[in-house]
Amino acid sequence: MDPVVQTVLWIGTAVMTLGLLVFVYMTSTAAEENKHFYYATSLVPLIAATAYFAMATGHGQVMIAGRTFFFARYADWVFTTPLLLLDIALLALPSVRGRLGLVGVLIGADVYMIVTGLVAGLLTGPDKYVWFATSTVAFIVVLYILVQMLGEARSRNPEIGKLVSTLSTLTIALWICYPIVWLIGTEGFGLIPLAAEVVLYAILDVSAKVGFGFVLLSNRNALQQASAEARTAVGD
Ligand code: RET
Repeated sequence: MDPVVQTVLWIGTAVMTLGLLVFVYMTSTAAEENKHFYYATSLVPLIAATAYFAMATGHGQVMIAGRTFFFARYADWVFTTPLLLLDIALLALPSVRGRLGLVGVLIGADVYMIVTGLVAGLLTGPDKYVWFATSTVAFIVVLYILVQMLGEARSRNPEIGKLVSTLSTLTIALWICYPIVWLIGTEGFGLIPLAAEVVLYAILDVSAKVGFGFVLLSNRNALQQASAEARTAVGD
């Protein structure tokens, strides 16, 4: 494997592991009623560290028509993106249980986006762009629901609204970069070399997972209020 690619993958493994340790520590000091946020958020760097470890040791990729295809990314994203969206939903909506339809469509569209993106990545002919476009339609549904949830959060409580606003902005800005990197990278038009693609994905992954998680879990007041409102909503 290219030494630059391998080094970046090992750095990714190390940073995700460090993020996991920080989140586990934050979990241990969190209030009992907020722990669901901490569990969901800690799973994200756990899964990512595993995927990066697989890729760094040469087990997360296959050669397809002369190019390296990192399938481990998709195995990571199919679990981590729903967890990140669940975090936003738990914060933005007064009751996830009362909005199962919306949350189901959000997570369903997200999983569909990753699976159709995987098919696009596996293909070599121009058909891959049809799968890319299909995945992008699902992505637009995800973005639409995120914006809708942000509107609801803002009208609820200023503290929660502010945090949801920061997290949604971060999510929308970072997530939009993934299909762009895909298109310019080795799976798409091949405008940048593999090493540059691996670096860009690593920066995005660390920001969207560890950066996002840190902002969320450090805002204990907003988490407290969201948990309190959720308990009122289910009548506990
Ligand atoms: C693909 C290619 C096909 C079209 C689209 C994509 C979108 C991927 C996204 C990934 C987000 C990943 C995150 C991971 C880490 O936390 C599959 C690249 C739209 C949005 C946030």
